[in-house]
Amino acid sequence: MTPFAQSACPQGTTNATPCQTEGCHAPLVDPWSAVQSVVLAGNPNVGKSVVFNALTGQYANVSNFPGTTVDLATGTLKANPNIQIKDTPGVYGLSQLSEEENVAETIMATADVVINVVSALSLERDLFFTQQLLDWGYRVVVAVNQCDEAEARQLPLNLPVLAQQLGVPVVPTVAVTGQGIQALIAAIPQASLGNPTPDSPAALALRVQEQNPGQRLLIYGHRRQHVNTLLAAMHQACVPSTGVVSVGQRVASAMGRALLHPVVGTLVGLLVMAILYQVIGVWVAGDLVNITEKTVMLQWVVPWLKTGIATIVPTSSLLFTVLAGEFGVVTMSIQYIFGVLFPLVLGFYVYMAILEDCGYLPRIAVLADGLLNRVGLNGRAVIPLILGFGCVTMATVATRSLTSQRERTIASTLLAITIPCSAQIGVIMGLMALAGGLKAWVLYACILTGMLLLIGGLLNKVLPGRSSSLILDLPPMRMPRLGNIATKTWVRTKSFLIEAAPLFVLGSLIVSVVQAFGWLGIIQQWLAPVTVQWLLLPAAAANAFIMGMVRRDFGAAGMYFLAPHMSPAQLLTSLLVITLFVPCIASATVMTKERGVKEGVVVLVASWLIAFAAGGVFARVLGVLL
Ligand SMILES: Nc1nc2c(ncn2[C@@H]2O[C@H](COP(=O)(O)OP(=O)(O)OP(=O)(O)O)[C@@H](O)[C@H]2O)c(=O)[nH]1
Ligand SMILES: [Mg+2]
Repeated sequence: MTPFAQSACPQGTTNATPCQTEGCHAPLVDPWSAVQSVVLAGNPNVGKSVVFNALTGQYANVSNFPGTTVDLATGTLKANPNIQIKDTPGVYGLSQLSEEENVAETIMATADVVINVVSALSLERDLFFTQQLLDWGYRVVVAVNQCDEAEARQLPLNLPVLAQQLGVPVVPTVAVTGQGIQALIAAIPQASLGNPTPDSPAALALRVQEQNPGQRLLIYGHRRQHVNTLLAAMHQACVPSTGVVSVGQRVASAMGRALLHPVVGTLVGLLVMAILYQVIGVWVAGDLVNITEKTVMLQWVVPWLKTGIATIVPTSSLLFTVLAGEFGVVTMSIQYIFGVLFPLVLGFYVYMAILEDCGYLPRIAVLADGLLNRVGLNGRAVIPLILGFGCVTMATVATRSLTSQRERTIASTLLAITIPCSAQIGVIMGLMALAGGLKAWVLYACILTGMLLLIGGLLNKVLPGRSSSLILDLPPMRMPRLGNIATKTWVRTKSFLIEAAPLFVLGSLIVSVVQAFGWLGIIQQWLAPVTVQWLLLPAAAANAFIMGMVRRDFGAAGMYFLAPHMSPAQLLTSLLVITLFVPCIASATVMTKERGVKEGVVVLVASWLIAFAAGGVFARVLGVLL
């Protein structure tokens, strides 16, 4: 069935391109000979990355909010590895006003053909960019995507007329099901070079004119008028819509509106947190980890590993202690990575993927706008901050979607210091039962929120400039797609394991060597003024801090050993210190790469000082409260 079988405009059912019309002759030379590089470009959240995945067979991240893609993804056409395909961050135009637009333009300059992905739901908005691409002389094929939703909403579309108006191939697609992708591939070589060409004097002159604010306004005005005219021509050729919108669409848009209501939105927010607590905190961190760690690992795998290692290395030797002792590189790494961290991270990533795909995050962005203004951010920052609960490293890269450098600095600092990542939250959730259950959770959440407001508020005062206002396209609410959730979770879990496993081995190697040489006691004594006297913790907490320097979640995992020997106040204090403590090596590296060495080092040192200084205060206050 074609995407428009029942649409208001049945004559748009074919994947017509100009060359299927009369009077167009097949080219004599191989039409692909002039195509080596194809770039996907278009407005945010129109489905460029889904199209990229369908064309290349790779996976570029797909989520239901604008600004998912922040970096260039490169692949080759599945059917022809000689053709390079590039996926770009979504932009509204090429006015050279923002970093993303400059990035997109630089990439497009390398393109033989630009596939301009537009959404059938927002043609009025998206075709403005299409027209700019044509004005600037690019060879363009237009993919009108999300046609299934346009059909469900009975939107009038007549794509052959649109193709005629634009003078380029126009292909309807439903990228998530693969409909129209073959026709899109077939249309790529049919994109003929426009008039003017990108390097012609006329196109170059136009670009220069568009950089001038006064002239830009004039050109944009004309362009808008032109797009309106061609849309009117298309609508005129359409059968009027019956106005019957599908029940699913009506429910989705009612939900989308309700979530923006302050009271309903807040209640749903609390519900989302409560479900998270039940699923990850109780079922995964409690029941599932009990099976994977206590039964699978401790009863079967670890004893089996120890026996195996003992057949090669004498049990009394130093090497055995390093490999399979209390902090054994082999035994502890496998026990924690696969018995504790893997199920937690997997569970958390599934939960995050559902939130990302249903369109809920941009709605929290609207609700949280006022609160985030106090810390120098706007609602848009909710997306990287929430992504941080999945993985701080990934979220630090996502701060690129924020408007100004100032906002990026504030958001990445808050991520590095105050946001615990999924692996860490997972381990912490497992320990919370010992620290007082729900009461401890509420205290933990309130203290971290307080620290976020405090540090963000301070940065807002100290850093020059002001936060920008929230301008955000609200995507439609969508049913999360199982395939995307599974692929996204798998890609993220795999990269977590690849990144975490060697670091965990390194961390446990440091601790086990230090222990094997008897230095652990010395270090513990040396750190005692901080751990014992200031933080009121047992001296052995130093082990967890050493592990925590490698990764924060390992620090929390290190607390597993000590938890039964600590009071609830001590346990909660140590978990707070580990949370505020240095970010993991991977996120510190990415932070330095994104924000520069100076900023990275300042944040690292600040996180140490803040974690330990505030920890002593927490220890005393929590001693009274718990
Ligand atoms: N119903 C439907 N949803 C689609 C279609 N194509 C993409 N989507 C959904 O649209 C949302 C955005 O898809 P992405 O591929 O991430 O969009 P993008 O253009 O790459 O977005 P940015 O990277 O933010 O610019 C996701 O929720 C997709 O599942 C489609 O043809 N039909
Ligand atoms: Mg994308």
